[in-house]
Amino acid sequence: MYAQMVKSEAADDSPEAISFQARIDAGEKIEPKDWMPAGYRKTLIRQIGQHAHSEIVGQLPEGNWITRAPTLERKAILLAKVQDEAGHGLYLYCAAETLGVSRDDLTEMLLDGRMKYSSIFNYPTLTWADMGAVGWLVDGAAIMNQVPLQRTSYGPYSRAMIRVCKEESFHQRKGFDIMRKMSNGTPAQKRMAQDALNRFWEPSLMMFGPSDKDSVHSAQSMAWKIKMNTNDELRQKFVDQTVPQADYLGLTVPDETLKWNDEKGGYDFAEPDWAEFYEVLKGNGPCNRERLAARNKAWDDGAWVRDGLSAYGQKRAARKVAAQ
Ligand code: BYC
Repeated sequence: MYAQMVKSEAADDSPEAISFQARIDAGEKIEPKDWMPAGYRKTLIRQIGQHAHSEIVGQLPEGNWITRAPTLERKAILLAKVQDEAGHGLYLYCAAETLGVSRDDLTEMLLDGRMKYSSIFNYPTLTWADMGAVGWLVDGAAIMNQVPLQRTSYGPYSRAMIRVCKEESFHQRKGFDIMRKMSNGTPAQKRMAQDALNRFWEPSLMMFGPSDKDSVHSAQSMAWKIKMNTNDELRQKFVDQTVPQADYLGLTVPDETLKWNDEKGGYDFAEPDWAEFYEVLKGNGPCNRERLAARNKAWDDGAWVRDGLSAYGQKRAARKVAAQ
């Protein structure tokens, strides 16, 4: 059904496509029942679907620490944060469904590897300081990417982003608070915080996607306002925001080339290891298999609920027909 739907749209130089682009250029929002080019629909399904999957898979590395949080307060906060991520996934699946794809289709595409989720969630969370680094850096990078997406051209995506961003800001502050506590703690705690920064720095830079010269989708996505900035623009903003925060924490960003550049008004920094990024995308990161196995298990374990619900739905529909 998904493939059919994508094929059934008009050609891109049609009058509909021209007036569609004019609406985008004028800053109008596109709503689900409006005409849209096949490529626009397909790109949105890919991006929103991947984003939704990232929120859901993203619960795993943090969920891993709920039972080991150091205090009851930290446990309650982490639990709430992980639940928020589930909510973000649900808003985003709903936004994707308005484009005509079902949540089951999206899930199956994730489970059999046809759809991606963010590379960052293929890295392990080894210590409690990683809960700080994930909140500070991963949610920090996510906000940098998602704040501009509040102005994206597709109405349901834009509205989902407004709600998501409110919660992400709390997540980032919660992560920074853990880092602050650990950086000001015992020497062993400070070493743990530094180690978490060392391991999460480059994977966080990779979250923004390949450098602009290698980005496949940026040009078209920006013309359609599905993306509001290039990958490199957002990565630069993230570095410029995060380096002073690391200084404040008394931690060292693991990049010997890092240097303020007066002329550009930002830091020069080393590119992350793009060979590693593409390996992670191919499924060869440290936790890819574990993450997909966990999602497949959850899907299989939930089969009885889905079967029960559809049997109940069929029974109700049959009863309605009989009563007519
Ligand atoms: N990981 O042409 P490009 C969160 C793929 S969740 C994996 O630049 P695009 C959180 C890309 O898909 C954060 N794949 O692509 C949750 C494409 O491959 P395909 C998630 C990546 O789409 C829980 C290829 O590389 N945020 O914050 O224009 C706890 C070429 O790239 C990645 C979003 O999803 C990557 N990092 O730009 C805590 C935001 N980067 O699809 C936190 C919405 C690139 O052709 N998404 N690829 O096979 C976006 O803004 C854009 O999709 C991206 C990539 C900037 C990520």
